[in-house]
Amino acid sequence: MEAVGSDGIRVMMESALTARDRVGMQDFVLLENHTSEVAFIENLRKRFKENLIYTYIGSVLVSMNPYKDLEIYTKQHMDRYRGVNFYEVSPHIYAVADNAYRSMRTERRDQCILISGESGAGKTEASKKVLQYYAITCPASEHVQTVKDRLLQSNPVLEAFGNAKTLRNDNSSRFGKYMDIQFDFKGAPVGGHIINYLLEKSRVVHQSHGERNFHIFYQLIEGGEDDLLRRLGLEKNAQQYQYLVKGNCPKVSSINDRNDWKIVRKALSVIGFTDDEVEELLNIIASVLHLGNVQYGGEDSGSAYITTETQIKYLARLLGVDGTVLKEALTHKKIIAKGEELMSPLNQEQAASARDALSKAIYGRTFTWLVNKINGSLAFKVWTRSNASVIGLLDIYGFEVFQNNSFEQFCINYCNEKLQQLFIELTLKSEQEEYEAEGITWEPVQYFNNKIICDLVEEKFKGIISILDEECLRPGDASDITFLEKLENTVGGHAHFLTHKLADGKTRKIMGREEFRLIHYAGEVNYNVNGFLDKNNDLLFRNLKSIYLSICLAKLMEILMSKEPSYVRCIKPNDAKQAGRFDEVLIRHQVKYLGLMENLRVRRAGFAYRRRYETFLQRYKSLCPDTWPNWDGRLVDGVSTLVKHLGYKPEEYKLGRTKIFIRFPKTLFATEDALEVRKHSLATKLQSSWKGYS
Ligand code: AD9
Ligand code: MG
Repeated sequence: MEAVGSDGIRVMMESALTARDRVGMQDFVLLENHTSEVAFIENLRKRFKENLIYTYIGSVLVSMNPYKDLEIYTKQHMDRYRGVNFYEVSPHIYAVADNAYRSMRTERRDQCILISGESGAGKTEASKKVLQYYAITCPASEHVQTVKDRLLQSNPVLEAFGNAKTLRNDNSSRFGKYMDIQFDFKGAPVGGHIINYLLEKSRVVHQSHGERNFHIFYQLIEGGEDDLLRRLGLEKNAQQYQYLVKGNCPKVSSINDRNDWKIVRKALSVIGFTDDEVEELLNIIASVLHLGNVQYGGEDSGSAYITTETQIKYLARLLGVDGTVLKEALTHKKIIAKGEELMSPLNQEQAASARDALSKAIYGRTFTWLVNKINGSLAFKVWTRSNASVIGLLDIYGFEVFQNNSFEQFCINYCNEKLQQLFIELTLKSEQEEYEAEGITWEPVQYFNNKIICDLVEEKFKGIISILDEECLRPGDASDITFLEKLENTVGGHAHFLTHKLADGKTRKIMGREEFRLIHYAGEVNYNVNGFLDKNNDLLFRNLKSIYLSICLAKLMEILMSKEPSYVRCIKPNDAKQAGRFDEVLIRHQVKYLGLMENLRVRRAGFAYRRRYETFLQRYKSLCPDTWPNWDGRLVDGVSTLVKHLGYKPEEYKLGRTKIFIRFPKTLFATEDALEVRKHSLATKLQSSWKGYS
């Protein structure tokens, strides 16, 4: 993988030692003081100020959100990264994309790119850049061009229906996404498949102050043509709709809903939605808005009745159901008494929550239908596993800590805990594998293995999930509180679990009585048990749970484990979404919970720098009379002669099968300085001989 052709060597020569030719270090591994968080942050700051948003930790890419458009995503930039080695050009998301692509091609191994970071850190943007890179640089035939277009156009559609303005991000993904891009034996993208996780359906009916509903609602209202809106019975004013006014934020300066509508409408056509299908889709979106405007009055008996007939008229037409049946469904619930089905009236409050539940379910199913439809259009018809390979892209919710954390955060954070475990195991493992392949002995590094927390959550019979399931199945007085009591009795002494009860019977004041605290790798989170049993039981949540906790998380892990991973760790520079602002406290926190210092330690515990013999010799041969101008013997002997001449001490380097491994950056810097001096003296000599000649 690190073979460098003459072109590669030229680039390397031109760019001098890439680690030092730009601002700060472009690989944290080369920092002198690598254990210092201060030095780490300083390096990030220096580079960020110069718009150098990407930095490596070995092969892991750390990406800072610039919050402004940088001229670094052009076709020329893409070309610069094609087929070029990782360390030869400055760090870039394209280098990660290209490296994964080349590994897939040369080693015939499926790849995955795992993108993590908190809300607004730039995960979705990073995943889009990767997709664009493949769409533009990979070979294409006519059929492939269609696939490329569809892959690219799936983004605006999924974002319209699955993203929303939140306080943290104007375009926040409210679902997790894993996307496979499938390539044929020529390396052309021929298909794709998307798996979506955990759409935040509650947003359909409620938004916090300053937040919005999913983009599509505003796009339709702002951009929809007059006759379309007439057919849907919608007015061109978002303020008219209850589901769109909760956050009191109809317009966002960074978003042009009218324009986005045109983009989404076109994208739907490119993906292959017929006009009828689009109309059906919009009927459903409009129905949700009409449902939100259904209002209730109360009879003397307490039963709810509907006061907004117009909405019912539109709903009946758009959903193709009878108005009377719809009214009954929105004001009654089905009960079974003595084996007979009866309709029992709901009160106003119950009816309103039934209406909201229906809206959420309709929207959730529409989203799933949409993803299935996109998958249908991306499916490679003559696809066979035997001659094709895959690059997966994971853009998942980051670790979440709110004022009040519930079952959803528990699932999301557990998922992140598992991904972190995967990250540690695989980065360590691949490092170890390289040393083994090269026949180098090394001392394994001590690192915090978060398996202990994963076990606390998932262990059979004794873990939190097992206890929750058991409590859900137990007849009688099972409740959220009895679940918490059971947790206290079972995992109470665990080092990563706390409740308000102290061992001596006293009370821990900082915690509520209905909370338990997990000490995650990324920080401490208090979870309120309210609703845990219901949500665990709820069919809608069962889906979520099966994805996150039992079968899919395991399946997702299986998918990821079977592939060679690349990591992109995104960092958000400030909470104000502003360009150029470097909020040190916020950044330090992310560096900590993304485990970046640990990652660096693991990488540094071995050797900071490694190069293939031919590359090393080519670059530094002029520094030793025995290797200059050419070395005719075995490469390893040439390198050995060269480094001995340079005065490398035995503990500073090791010679592997194909590469030299250098332990400390300073060794390499000294060599690099020697090269500079040599170049300078050569140039001076040339100059003076030129003068003499003239
Ligand atoms: V969330 O967990 O879905 O809420 P993300 O996905 O991590 O979050 P996103 O990629 O949506 O964040 O980035 C947030 C915003 O930052 C974008 O809308 C851009 O305005 C901005 N951004 C992110 N990355 C870049 C970039 N490489 N260049 C310029 C960027 N702007
Ligand atoms: Mg996102």
